[in-house]
Amino acid sequence: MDTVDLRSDTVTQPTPEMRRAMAGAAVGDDVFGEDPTINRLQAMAAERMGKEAGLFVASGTMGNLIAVLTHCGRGDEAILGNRAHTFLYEAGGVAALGGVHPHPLPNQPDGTLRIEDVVEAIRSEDVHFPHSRLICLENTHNRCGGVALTAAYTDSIGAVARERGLMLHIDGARIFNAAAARGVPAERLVRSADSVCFCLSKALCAPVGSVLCGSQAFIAQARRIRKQVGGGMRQAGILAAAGIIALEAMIDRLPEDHLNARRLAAGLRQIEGLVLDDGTPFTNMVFFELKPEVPVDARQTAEQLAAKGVKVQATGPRRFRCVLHYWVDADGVDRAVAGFREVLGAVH
Ligand code: TLP
Repeated sequence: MDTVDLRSDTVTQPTPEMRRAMAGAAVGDDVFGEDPTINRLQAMAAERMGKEAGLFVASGTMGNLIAVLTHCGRGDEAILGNRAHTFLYEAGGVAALGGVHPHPLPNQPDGTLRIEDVVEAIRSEDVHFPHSRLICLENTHNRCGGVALTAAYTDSIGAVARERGLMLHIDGARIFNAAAARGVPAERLVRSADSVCFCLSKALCAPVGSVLCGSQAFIAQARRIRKQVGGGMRQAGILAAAGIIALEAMIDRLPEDHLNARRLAAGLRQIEGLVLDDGTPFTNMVFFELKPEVPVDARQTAEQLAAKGVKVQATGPRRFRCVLHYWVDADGVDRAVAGFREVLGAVH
């Protein structure tokens, strides 16, 4: 029996086409800039993002870290959401490795930061204060339900950044999901950003890698920082080859994942004992909770589901996140719904 793995879109395996491309990839020493497959991927990524240049990096975490360290010096301040992946789940890297001072603002349920909060957070020139250098947004916003920010909102933050002399970085780990949800090209969603990092290894199914994009000057400096953090990967064209397939073949199908997310939500909504978050799903993620009267917790439920071949992530004592992706089809969704029904039916 195949497992239905809904824990994340990071669990996606490379497609057969990716494996073939990887096996045949032309490679070279990328620290010398000589890997033709990486160079091609970086050029394709930059074009998709409407930026001058791209840099292949090992992970989304590394891309965000390099972006922040490129924009900010030690003691500088980065304004970001209190639910941002960079703030919550990147092991404090920007502070630990860059001496960058995170300034978290409350993320609104729709993934935004209030413009007034951002304006107020920007420091004036005063010997007591760090220099405000950077604003970070996340699109789609993982901890805010996978919601997609609009181009208009991002532009309004970009305008504040420009006016006050700050940079804008977008953690676009799932920017193509955001583009599918908003019905615009990804380039439009990041137009007013100075840098964006998107992931090849999530819904796009590549085994490894993200691409950081920005101006030529930004990427030249980012390349140095990538070397500092040990991210010069030599013949990594083997990996970039899968990334090229990800860009060519995996973006246009993302609406299928969003449809399957809606199918899952519709099924779960019928189950006594579960309550779904308002509005979920916005893209490929479904968030929901166990009702207070259910006598098992999320971890126990996840364990019982796993025994039935359905893997879900307990993101809190009574909370779950399910993420749809290429390797879960409508049948997989129905199996997951049936699994929840059996497990929760059995405990009533
Ligand atoms: N997110 C993972 C976990 O780390 C939570 C997931 O399963 O969703 N930005 C965003 C918005 C992300 O969701 C993630 C990964 C990253 C960055 C980091 O990417 P990687 O895992 O490639 O370092």
